[in-house]
Order: sequence, then structure tokens, then C-alpha cells
Amino acid sequence: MNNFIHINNLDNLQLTVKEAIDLKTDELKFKSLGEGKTICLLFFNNSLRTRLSTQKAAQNLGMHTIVMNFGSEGWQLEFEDGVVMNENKSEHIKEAAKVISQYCDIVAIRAFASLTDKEKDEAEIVLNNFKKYANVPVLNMESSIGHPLQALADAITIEEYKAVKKPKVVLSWAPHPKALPHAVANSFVEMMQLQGADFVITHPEGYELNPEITKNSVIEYNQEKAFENADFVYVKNWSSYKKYGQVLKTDANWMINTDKMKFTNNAKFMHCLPVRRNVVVADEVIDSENSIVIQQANNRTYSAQIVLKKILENL
Ligand code: SN0
Repeated sequence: MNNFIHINNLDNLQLTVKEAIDLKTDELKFKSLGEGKTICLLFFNNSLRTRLSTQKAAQNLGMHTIVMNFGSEGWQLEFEDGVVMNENKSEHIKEAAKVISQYCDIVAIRAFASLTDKEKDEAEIVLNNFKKYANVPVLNMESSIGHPLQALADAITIEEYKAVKKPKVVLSWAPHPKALPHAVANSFVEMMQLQGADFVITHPEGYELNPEITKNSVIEYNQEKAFENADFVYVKNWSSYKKYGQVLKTDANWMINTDKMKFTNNAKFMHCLPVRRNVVVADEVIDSENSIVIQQANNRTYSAQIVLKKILENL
């Protein structure tokens, strides 16, 4: 593998999940693979799990890591061609990407959606320009429209906790005071489609994700009905896609509580974190035995590690 931009960059998701689970039994098994190699992690937005787990993953493979909070510490980058740079942008991506490439063997980027300009967000300007101008492989640590490292960690977690071959998995929208990106939900949907699983998406009307991503996945507007017989409930807020970036509803009825979980088949509760307690999910659910959010976050290391391993093997 060269770049990891999208979950489809893996040639076999199921096999990758198995390889990641194997890694967990001996996480230092490939510690000489990344010897003398460096990864640059560039953050245009906040991070906890992605930053620490990717660093841990790189370390388990013997790599060195350089981290930069680009959003607050870097020069403001210009991404457009032929611009007279006499305003607030100090450096062009053409130089920045080429310079950074000289300091590392892999460059990893986090750049959230603006949620104000759909067209620009969908063009994945930051990620795609790094891909275009960098001379090293590019790793997506959550871009405008996808978070494939999270989706891979989710696939690993479902594989570990499923009790039947084809569990029922529900992706449920939940309320949130802020406008949040679609990236996590998008990649989760794309990952579930690759699994051929029993999969249902539930959200209030008006919160449909990009239909080019949801394709023929089942959408059920009645949350309780969607939860019937669910083995996994994956919860995430996102802002409206149609009315791009808007918060249309903060209805507490969509929050996940014990009463809702009663409709399920004693389902496991999943969330990518960070999560707003008692807005998205009630304490009683996230603190229950059915909550696997901590184990899910642990799998971020092995998701990143298996991806980095594949990129290193191809350098
Ligand atoms: C991000 C998102 O894409 O929804 C990152 C998730 C991995 N989440 C947030 O920005 C939550 C921020 C908040 O204030 O709750």
C-alpha cells in the first residue's frame, strides 16, 4: 500500500482486521521494520486518540515521530494555484509539502471539514494537495469526508466482540450542541458496506448523509425500530449534509439511554470519542458493561499499526 486515504485503499478489509488482531498478541513483532524511518504527524485540528495511538503505533514499529500542530503553529498555507499571496497566507502547499517530505518517510494529516463550503470540503483540498505535492506516502488521520483509521479500528472491535457471524449493527445519530463533520459516519458506513453486514442507519429526517456514500444502505427514521435486535449500536452526531453544516435538531429524545438500549439484543455501545455525556449518551449506558468505547479506542493503535506496516513494506 502506498497512501491510506480511504478504507478502500486496503485490498482486503477482513484480512487486515485479522492481521491487526494478530498484532495485539505481540505488538513489537515488527519493531525493526520501521528502523531509521520517520513519520510526520501534522494536525490542523485537535486530537487525543489519533495523535497518541498513531505515535504509539509508529513506535511499536520502531519508527521515529515528529508531531506538529500545524493549525496553531504552522504558517497559514495557500492551496490555490497562481494566487498573489499578499493577504494572510504565508506559505504555499507546493513548498511546504516538498520540504516536509525531506524530513520524513510518511506524512500523516488531520484536516477537518470547514462545514461552511461543501464543494471545497468535498475536494479534500488539504489532503489532496499533500498527496499531489509530497514525495512520500500520505496517511489520512481524519479529513473532510473520511476517517478510515477510525473505521478500521471499529471493524477490529466489532470482529472481537461479535457473538454471531453476521451481527446486526446500527449507526445512530444523536444530538450535539455543535456542528460536527460527517467523516466518522461516512467511513463507518463505507466500512460496513465492505462487510456485507446486517446494517441500519438511523437519524432524524434531514440528517441523510451523502447518498453517494450511503448508496443502498438501509435508513430507518424510527430509532427504536432500528434498534430492534441490534447487536451493536454505534453512535455519532453529524451536522446536516443537505443543509450543509447546519444543526437542525438538538432533540434530547435521540440521546442513547437505557430505555432505548432495551429495544436491542443486549447490544454493545460504541462511540469513536470524544463524547458529550448526557447529551449524546446517558451515563448509565456509557458506564454500563455493554459499553466498549475504551476497548474501541485501544484498537486505534492496532488500526494505525497495521496500516503503517503495509505502507512501510512498500517503501
Ligand atoms: C470530531 C468529529 O469528527 O466529530 C472528531 C471525532 C474523532 N469530533 C468533534 O469535533 C467533537 C467536538 C466536541 O466539542 O464535542
